[in-house]
Amino acid sequence: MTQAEFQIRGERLFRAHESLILRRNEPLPDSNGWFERYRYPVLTAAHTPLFWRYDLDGRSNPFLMERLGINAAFNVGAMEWNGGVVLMVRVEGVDRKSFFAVAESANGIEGFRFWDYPVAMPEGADPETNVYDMRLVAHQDGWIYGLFCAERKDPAAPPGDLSSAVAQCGIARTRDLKTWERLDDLKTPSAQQRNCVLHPEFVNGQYAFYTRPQDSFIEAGSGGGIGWGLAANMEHAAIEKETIIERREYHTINEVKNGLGPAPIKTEKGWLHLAHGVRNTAAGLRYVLYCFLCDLEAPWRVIAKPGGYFLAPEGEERVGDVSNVTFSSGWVRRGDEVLIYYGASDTRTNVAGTTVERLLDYVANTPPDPLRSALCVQQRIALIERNLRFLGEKRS
Ligand code: M1P
Repeated sequence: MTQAEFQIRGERLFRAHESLILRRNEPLPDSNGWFERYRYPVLTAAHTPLFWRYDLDGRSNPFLMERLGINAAFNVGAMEWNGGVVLMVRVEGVDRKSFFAVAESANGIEGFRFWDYPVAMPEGADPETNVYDMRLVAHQDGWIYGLFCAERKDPAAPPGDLSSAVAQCGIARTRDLKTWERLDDLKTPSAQQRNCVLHPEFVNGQYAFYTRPQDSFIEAGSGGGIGWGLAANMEHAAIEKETIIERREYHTINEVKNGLGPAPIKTEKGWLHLAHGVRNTAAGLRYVLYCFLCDLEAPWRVIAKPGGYFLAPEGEERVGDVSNVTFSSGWVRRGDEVLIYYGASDTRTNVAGTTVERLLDYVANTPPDPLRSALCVQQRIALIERNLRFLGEKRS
């Protein structure tokens, strides 16, 4: 490649990257009333800075090739930051290792730009192979905590088994999202943990955690759902008693497993939750998002839970590295507005917009799953009868 060709290719790459970042986003009109999806993903692998991927020096990279490719940008933590929104992105290299990086936007729906450097997360005493899915929480104690999955090869795996792994909850804290203090991994009575989330307030003077106990790396097994436990401190957080507060159920959207999404949003009616539920199909696992509401004073008590899913993979979202997956670990409340960030098929990050008022209406007035076809029909007939009566009254 000549110097001139190198220059032209470089300019083209930078122009395309800039126009991707500056692309305007817009809400899509088709909505069931619960939320509005936005037209474009807010983050993809292509949003990562070119200087993270290319060696930009023609002397050491005469073909202007990527030297360290990026595969995906998904499953983000989220919080408000200086009047805008920051996402703590799970960035996955082409080498399959994930790491964390901050992307910032003024309005939370477009214009996300990565900070120059990814997070250099300190390793713990037992270094993990992979880290992912950070939930960001600005806790009442003044720290910002990041809880994430820390994955290590299973030391008990027989020779030749290079897939078995152990997932635990890694914990780190920061004040500026740049410098992180790594704390001990969360200790619980369960063999493995993923999707652990810190409750933003003290409960009975203790730190409160949502957990997701699991028997093995993939299978929740005897881990019955989303757990809850208290720990005296964050430096060596240890939960002695883990209680399941949101159970998995046969023939529902979370039959195989579930896990909490972001930390709950505090409202006057209770703690609003977003979680993912997983069921099996002939085409593999299907991950959808669902909502529930917990008591304000007793955040471990579920007080309302609509039946079925809230948001499921649709259109292009359905296809990716792990297809048929929607997964959320971040949402942001800005006044009454709520921006829900969700990973689509373990590949990209999408956003949907709604309001606290709509979410509260949704959780309070969507009937629960009655768990049997016959009862579902009765539920629907009740709605039909109400509607036909109402329409009849309107016509007469
Ligand atoms: O591949 C789908 C998701 O699988 C895991 O979630 P869970 O522990 O609930 O099965 C996580 O690895 C998540 O990152 C991923 O999106």
